[in-house]
Amino acid sequence: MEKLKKIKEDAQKAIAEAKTSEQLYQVKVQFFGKQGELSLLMKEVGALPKEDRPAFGKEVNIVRAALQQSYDDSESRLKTAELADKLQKESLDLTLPGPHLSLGGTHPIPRVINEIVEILSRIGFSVRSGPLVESDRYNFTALNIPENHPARDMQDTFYIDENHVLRTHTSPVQIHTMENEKPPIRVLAPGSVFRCDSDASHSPNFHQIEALLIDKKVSMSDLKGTISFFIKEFFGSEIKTRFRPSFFPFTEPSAEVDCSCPLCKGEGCRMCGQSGWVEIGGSGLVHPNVLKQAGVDPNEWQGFAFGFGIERMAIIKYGINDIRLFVENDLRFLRQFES
Ligand code: 2NM
Repeated sequence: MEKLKKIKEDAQKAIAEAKTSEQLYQVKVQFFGKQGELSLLMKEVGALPKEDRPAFGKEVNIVRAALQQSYDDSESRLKTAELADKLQKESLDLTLPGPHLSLGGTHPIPRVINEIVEILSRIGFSVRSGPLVESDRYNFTALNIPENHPARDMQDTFYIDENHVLRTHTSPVQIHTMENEKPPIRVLAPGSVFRCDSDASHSPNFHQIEALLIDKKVSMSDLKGTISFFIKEFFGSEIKTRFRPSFFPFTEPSAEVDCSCPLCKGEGCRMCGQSGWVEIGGSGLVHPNVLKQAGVDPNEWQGFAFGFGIERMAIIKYGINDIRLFVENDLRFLRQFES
């Protein structure tokens, strides 16, 4: 009974002093475990006189029940405190900024198209579009390109059938516009075009933008002023424009358009082949035959037109060295155009 009393006191003290549920568990092992002090005491019951054993056993059970109650109370108090502590430490600060999510960006081709359209829309041009498959009348004949012209060759043009092709330029859109709208006209035709050609600088499917203006009196100086304005807006105010006489079946006179190299500012570099100038497109006054074919009276109306290759504009503006990058979807390339 003395031993039992001592165990009870020690256990009550140890339970009260346990600071964590782990320490409390050690108390449980020490006092009520299989090898615990209460179990060992019970083994000594055999040493008692037979008549004292039931009373002793009863007393041990009362002590055990009392200790169990203390233990349970203490355990629930510690567990509650530990949970509160854990929740406190793990609490989330919902005002912290979230992880960075990439918004992506606009691919350089539509980006260049958007930029050109934005610049020219400021001086009255608006966008028109047309089909990718055209009859050869719209792609060639109406543009004053004769039957035996090399541009019509199977080697340059994707033929769909005898009379239809994948458009080789966006000029057919200009013909549709002249047929369907009354002058004065100021339109832009950006879009996808196709030529049977493929290497590091030629893609079989590339993009163009062409501008057409029809009005009462239109001269080469209107054309030069418009293109020079556009080049300065697109490449920078320090960039010069140069016109070289050329030939296109659909314009007369015709001129090729160069600008001072935006990469080296005219000093000479790899991009401009040391010349300080890069070719960016073609232009001219719309040929009277083209006006006539599209139902516009060349005695009343005149027009200028010009066209640029979009890939070429992007290559020059961003210093891109391979036309295939535009279609490879390499994220290292595309990420340079994130907004
Ligand atoms: C160019 C160069 C020169 C052009 C001509 C026409 C049309 F339909 F009015 F005749 N549209 N686009 C043209 C003229 C395009 O691109 C290099």
